[in-house]
Amino acid sequence: MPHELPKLAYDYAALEPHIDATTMTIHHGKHHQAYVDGLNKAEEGLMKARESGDFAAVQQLSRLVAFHGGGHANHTIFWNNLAPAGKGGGGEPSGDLAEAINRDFGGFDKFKKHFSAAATAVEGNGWGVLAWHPLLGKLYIETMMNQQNLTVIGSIPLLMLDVWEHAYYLKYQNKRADYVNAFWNVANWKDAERRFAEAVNVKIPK
Ligand code: MN3
Repeated sequence: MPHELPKLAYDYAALEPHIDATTMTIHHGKHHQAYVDGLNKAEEGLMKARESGDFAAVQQLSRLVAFHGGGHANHTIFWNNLAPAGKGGGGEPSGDLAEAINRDFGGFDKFKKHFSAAATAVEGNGWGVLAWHPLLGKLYIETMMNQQNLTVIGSIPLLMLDVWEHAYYLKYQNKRADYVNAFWNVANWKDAERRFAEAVNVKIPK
C-alpha cells in the first residue's frame, strides 16, 4: 500500500496569526506531499531491486527512504502537535508529562528555554524534538538536521517543531527565533501527553 498524505484536523488558516495560512497550504499540500511521493518512489525502487537482484542503486535508495520517510513521519506527527491557539494550542502540559518535564529539565520554563534555544540553533534545515527514550528512561530535547540526522535511535517523538525555512520564511523571514516563540501558542500539549502515555509503555530490550 502506498503512503498517503494525512488530512489535517484543522483548516489551513486555523493557526493564524502564529502560523499563516499560505505557509500551511504550501507546507502540507506541496512539501509534505513531496515526501510522501518520494518515499513511495524509493520503496518502489527497492522492491524492483529485490525482484531483479540488481542492488547497484541501494545506497541512494536507502538514503531516499531515510530522508523522505523521515519527512513523512515527522510532518504526520507535527500536524497533530499543533492546534489553534486557545482551542487546544498553547498553555502548559499537565499530569505525567508535566511531572517528567519537571524531573528531567528542572521545570517547564527551563524546558521551554532549552527547547527554544535548541530549535533556533539548528544549522540549516531541521527539527527540534521533545522525545522519550525507552531504553535510557528519560526525556530528551533532540535536534535533527534535515529529517533524521543527529538523533538517538529508539527515541519516541512527543513534540516536534519544524524549523526548515519552508515552515516559517514567508511570515518570519530570517527571524526563526520569533517563529519558535510563536510556536508555543499553538503547541498541542494534550497530543504530546497522549503520545507520552503510550511511549512509556514501549520497551526496548537491553
Ligand atoms: Mn516541513
